[in-house]
Amino acid sequence: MNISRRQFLDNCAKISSMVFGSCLFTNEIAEGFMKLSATERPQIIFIQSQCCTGCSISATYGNEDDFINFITNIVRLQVHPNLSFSQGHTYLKTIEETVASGPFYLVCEGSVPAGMKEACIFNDEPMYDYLHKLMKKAAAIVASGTCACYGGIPASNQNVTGAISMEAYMKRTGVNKPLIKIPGCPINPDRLMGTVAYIVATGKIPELVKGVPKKYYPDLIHNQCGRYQAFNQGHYTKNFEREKLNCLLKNGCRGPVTYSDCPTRRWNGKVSVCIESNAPCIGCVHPEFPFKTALYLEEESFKDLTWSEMKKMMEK
Ligand code: FSX
Ligand code: SF4
Repeated sequence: MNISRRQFLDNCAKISSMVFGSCLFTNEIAEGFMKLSATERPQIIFIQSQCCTGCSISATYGNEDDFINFITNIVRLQVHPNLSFSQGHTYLKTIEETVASGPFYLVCEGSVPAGMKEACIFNDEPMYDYLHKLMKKAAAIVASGTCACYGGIPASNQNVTGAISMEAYMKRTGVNKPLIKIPGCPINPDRLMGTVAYIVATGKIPELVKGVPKKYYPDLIHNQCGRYQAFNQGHYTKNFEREKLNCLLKNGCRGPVTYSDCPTRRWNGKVSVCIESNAPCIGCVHPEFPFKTALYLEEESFKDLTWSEMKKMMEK
């Protein structure tokens, strides 16, 4: 698909706003992309291990930019398990050709079963054995979603498949490549597209804190929450039906221990965000998600604890 210069600049403005929170950097982003001809646009390979596909579904509901526009006009998405028309041998051949022609960026979804390799088979071999071949050739690796970043749901409880994060996998298999983690169960599309666009346009890795882009996970949700005043005044929700503005702390909200820009970035075309929909934050971007304790902690379990003891408990 060809797009006009005006449409192209419009795309860059959206990306600028996604990455930097304003359109100030449109020209820099545009300049970065202008340097690349259509055939030089960065190639992306998406690969999925143990996940629910929720991240890919979520990726298609962008706030600032449309995912289909992103993958057709900004990057060259070569293969995607859910979006590619090709299947079987043609699909695998496209991966091989992309790896051979390089450079490419690898977006990984899901965690890798290290204890039960047969739990995830790709190209007739365990993903555990296949994945590092791709990783070794990739320019950089993006872990998309909490499962890829930290193990997530497949690694929870008894973890019968021995699921591990991409970082743990890379250490085990000796892959030394830049890794950018974009946690979220599921991922927020802005964070994925914005991070990939930033790397591609500037040739640099965004500023990271503990492996995640600072831009998207800058502060505790609690500190940015629209219900912070209710928290300060001790107005807690007792009845979900009647109370729509009170603090959800006593309903198990994990906003006080979760770093994310959810309150300002919002979801699904900026329609809403968990707390605004009267649902406690479940900490889906937190490294410990889905936690060993109950997802929604009950007031009973922390009623005698101090604030710092309570926060410690939330992170377990
Ligand atoms: Fe995990 Fe994502 Fe949660 Fe699902 O790719 S982060 S279970 S929404 O799909 O991996
Ligand atoms: Fe903090 Fe959650 Fe209450 Fe918001 S709803 S003020 S994030 S505890």
